[in-house]
Amino acid sequence: MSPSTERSADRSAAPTAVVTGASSGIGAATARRLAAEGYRTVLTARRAERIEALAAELTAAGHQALAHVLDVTDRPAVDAFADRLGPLAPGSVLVNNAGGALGLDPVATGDPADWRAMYEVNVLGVLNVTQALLPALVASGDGTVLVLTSTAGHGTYEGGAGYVAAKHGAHVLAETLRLEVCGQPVRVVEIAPGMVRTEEFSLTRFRGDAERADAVYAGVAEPLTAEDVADTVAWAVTRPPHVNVDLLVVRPRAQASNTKVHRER
Ligand code: 8X3
Repeated sequence: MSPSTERSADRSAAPTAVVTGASSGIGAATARRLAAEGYRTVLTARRAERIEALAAELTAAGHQALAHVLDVTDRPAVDAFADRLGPLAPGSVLVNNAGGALGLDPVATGDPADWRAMYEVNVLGVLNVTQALLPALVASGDGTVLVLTSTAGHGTYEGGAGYVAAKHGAHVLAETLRLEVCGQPVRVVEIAPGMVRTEEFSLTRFRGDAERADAVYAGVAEPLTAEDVADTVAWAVTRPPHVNVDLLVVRPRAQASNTKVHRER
């Protein structure tokens, strides 16, 4: 972002959608979709090449898009990012998407380092970016904080405790924030997707073990796609400002609960 561009946001400008974790999967699909909806997108993630390529793609398609390298767990970097972003136009949105799972270990043997890392990104990452951008979203007169949690934020499953605990934390953050900002011009929306097949979620969880990652989706006719989730984000944030979609749980038809999945063999 050039300083002149960053400071140009004003109340007559297009609303901004800041998307964390925009380098792949749900984040990238959401950035594409919100750009198509007319938002000026600000793409953040740790991997510069990916978000720069996506910003270039969106710009070439006639959209306003900027890339800003950001690790949501790095609070000074998040604060510096918020400062450079400056004021936001009404209708602007923060999409807290960055997050992820590490391992599928039972409580008895789970690695505390994995639990800590998952709490850092899924909870403190959301906290950092939300705290940093909340003043500008409120000052815009019509802002939205959206948190992409998970069905893991609403029920547990064996081996999932570290991730489930973190996503419950993100859910509680969103639910509590909604209470606390009630009366101010900002909505707090939570979207909780179930089984979504993306290029990286399960591969990251199983540390590059493609066989274990593929097994998650084995026999499932149609897991959700990143675009399916982006569609729900776009729907939720484009409702009229007085309409707050508190919580939207979305799963593929083949998944009735966290532990009930229909697999065709
Ligand atoms: C991902 C859903 O079932 O892997 O957020 O926890 S699950």
